[in-house]
Amino acid sequence: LEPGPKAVMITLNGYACQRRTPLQHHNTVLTEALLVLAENAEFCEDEGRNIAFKRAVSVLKALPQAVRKMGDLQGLPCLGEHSQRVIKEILEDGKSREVETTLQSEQYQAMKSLTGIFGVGVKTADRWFREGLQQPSDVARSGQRLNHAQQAGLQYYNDLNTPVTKAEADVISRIVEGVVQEVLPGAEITLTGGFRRGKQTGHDVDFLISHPEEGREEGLLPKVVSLLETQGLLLYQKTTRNSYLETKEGPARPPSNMDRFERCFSIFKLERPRHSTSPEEPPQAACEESPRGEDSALEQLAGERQDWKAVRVDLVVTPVSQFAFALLGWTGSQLFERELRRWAGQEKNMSLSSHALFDNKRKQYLRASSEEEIFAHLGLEYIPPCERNA
Ligand code: TTP
Ligand code: MN
Ligand code: MN
Ligand code: MN
Repeated sequence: LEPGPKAVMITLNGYACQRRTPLQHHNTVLTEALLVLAENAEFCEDEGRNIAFKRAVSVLKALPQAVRKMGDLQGLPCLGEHSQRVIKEILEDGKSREVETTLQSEQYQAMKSLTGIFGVGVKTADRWFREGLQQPSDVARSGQRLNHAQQAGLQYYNDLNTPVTKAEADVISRIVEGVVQEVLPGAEITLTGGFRRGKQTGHDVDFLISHPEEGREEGLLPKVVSLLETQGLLLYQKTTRNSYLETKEGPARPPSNMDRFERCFSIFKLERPRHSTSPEEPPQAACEESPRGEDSALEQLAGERQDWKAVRVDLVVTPVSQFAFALLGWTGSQLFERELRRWAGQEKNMSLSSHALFDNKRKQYLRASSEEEIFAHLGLEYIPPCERNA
């Protein structure tokens, strides 16, 4: 008897922070389908379902090879009955009816394009949808009361929905570095978020700003923002003050997704590079390749074709004593972060945030000056940023 190919059963740990999840993986057909359902659950404010689908997706991303048959899923964590049903259908028919129906539904499409407006969350988008609005141009025409973020979100809708490239992130890094050095020599900036995980594009650019001497970072951000504004580099900004306090009893509130750092959510005005080969060409030749979506009218309302691009940038200031926690917290992915906090709470009786790690049993903060130390405190194997793409 010929020995057939050995069935190799893959085992994976239950928490995403115990697994290595690369950027490139072998199951994109399945993960893209399940992400549609995750997104739709989010639009329906069904957080349980949203997270269940996202956990299933992250398990598939961590697999060393493509799933070919249902047996390949044996023993894997986080694959619920619903996810398995969708996977089975795709393996058998090449597509899932539920996913197709969702993609075609008016509600999903409207929620997708309305939540794509910066400053618009699921609640607002849902209200608008129920009032009959389906896309950004409907919102613009409807005379809705919009806050400043939403106004900017509409005005720069196309740019903000065009992926930011690594090259653009690098240009912005140099701008931020220059301004920060001018305001406080010796301060340091660190690129975080998706770009630190090795992504080649992102929806924004995330930076941490710190200074090796504790306390020197105080009051830095307003000065950085005002210098950026003076130089005409900001289209929008909202700065929030630091509101973090340590107490003997540990973190004042259960750690939530939102941290309390001094921060600035902004929109940069980024010059588009000119094509250096033909300096004689008129300026608009420089952006010939820019995509012209159906909704481009919105941006064109604002004026002529632009030689700049609006780019979302997050600036976060951290005291150096919290830097490692901030770095870990702002590197993502969002699911990886969520799973780290869940691991800390459920398995270690600790509270992890982007500011600190608190041991609830011993009633003390666990200090760390590197991400490696935090993983060690948590009893986890260190996972480098490029393998945190859960
Ligand atoms: P994002 O910038 O939203 O996501 P990303 O950089 O992973 O992906 P993209 O390329 O699309 O930009 O968030 C980055 C990390 O920052 C994410 O892990 C969550 C964290 N974060 C906080 O810790 N606090 C916050 O208030 C926000 C908004 C994000
Ligand atoms: Mn949004
Ligand atoms: Mn980001
Ligand atoms: Mn961000």
